[in-house]
Amino acid sequence: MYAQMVKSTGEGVKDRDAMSPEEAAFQDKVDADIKIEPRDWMPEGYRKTLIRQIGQHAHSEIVGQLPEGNWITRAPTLERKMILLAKVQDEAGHGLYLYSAAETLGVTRDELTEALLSGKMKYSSIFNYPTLTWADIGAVGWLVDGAAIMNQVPLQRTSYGPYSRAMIRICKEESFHQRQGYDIMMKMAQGSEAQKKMAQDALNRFWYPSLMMFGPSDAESVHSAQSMAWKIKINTNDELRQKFVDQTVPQAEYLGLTVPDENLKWNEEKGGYDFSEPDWSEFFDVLKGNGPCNHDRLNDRVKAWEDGQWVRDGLLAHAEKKAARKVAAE
Ligand code: FAQ
Repeated sequence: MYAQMVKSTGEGVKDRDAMSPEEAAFQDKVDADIKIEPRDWMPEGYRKTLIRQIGQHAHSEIVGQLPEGNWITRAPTLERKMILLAKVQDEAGHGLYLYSAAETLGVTRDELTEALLSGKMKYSSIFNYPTLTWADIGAVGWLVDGAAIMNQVPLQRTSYGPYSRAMIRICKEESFHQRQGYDIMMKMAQGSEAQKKMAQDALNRFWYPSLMMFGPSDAESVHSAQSMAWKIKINTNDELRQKFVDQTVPQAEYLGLTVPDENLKWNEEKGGYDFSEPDWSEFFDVLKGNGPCNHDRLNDRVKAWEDGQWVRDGLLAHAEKKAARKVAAE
């Protein structure tokens, strides 16, 4: 089913001359920054690309709860516990807005869930890495949410109305998430030698996986050209990665931590940092399901789905009973 939902993506960008009148009118709307709404006509490829991207985004929010949820009971203070709990709950909310946005495109939430649980649909590579120490929770907030914001702020201007509106709310909450992560890193970096070492170790392990979040290099990106023509994406993967590095390096310096990249150097001419590419073979391997936590993450989601069966059964039975009573009363 999922394959049918998204099959036609990844094709080349259509020339204007080759467009049907409907496609040309649609492209004019996109070019004029007029939002596309669920009942408007849209090319099939546009709809499928959105289902893929919004669906994967929703799954990322849901799976993204796992590495942090794992630390709620072990947060060092009551205050940290409450903050982390609120953050993880926010991620669940983001998943729900995004599933709702995807549903406006004619896919059901059950279909999307099935595609995630059967491994047909992706979620962000970053959540296949473990959170080994409390400093990792700082690094996730600072770097992972930082990268997520860098990607999502432009998506507030994406051409599809429901996605764009979901992004506006999500970005507000992500900013708080990034600040809480940086605050944890600050405490650790200013703490004892052992705490500072822990913070540095977290940065060392999360730096390159965070760079991978933006997707493969522009030369390898399958969908960027068409997605940008349709304003589903506003920037290329490499543009956002560069912006993230330029924003994050001074933050690391302020913490007194070292970015684990010997080639990192300010380039006056381009007005940004030169930096090392992540190991792309590792990225593609994680996408194939071979990252350190792929197996555990999916198993946890399958278990949560199965454990929730009685709730779904109960709700369905209640709804059926209510409908039967209504019919009897008529
Ligand atoms: N992980 O042609 P492109 C968060 C796949 S939210 C896994 O460049 P595209 C919040 C891609 O799907 C994080 N797969 O693809 C949080 C495609 O494969 P396909 C999620 C990846 O779509 C924080 C193939 O590679 N954010 O973190 C990844 O044009 C903390 C070729 O790539 C979003 O989803 C990856 N990193 O660009 C929660 C934002 N990158 O589908 C908890 C919306 C690429 O053909 C705690 N999404 N792939 O089989 C986007 O902006 C885009 O989808 C990109 C990828 C930029 C991620």
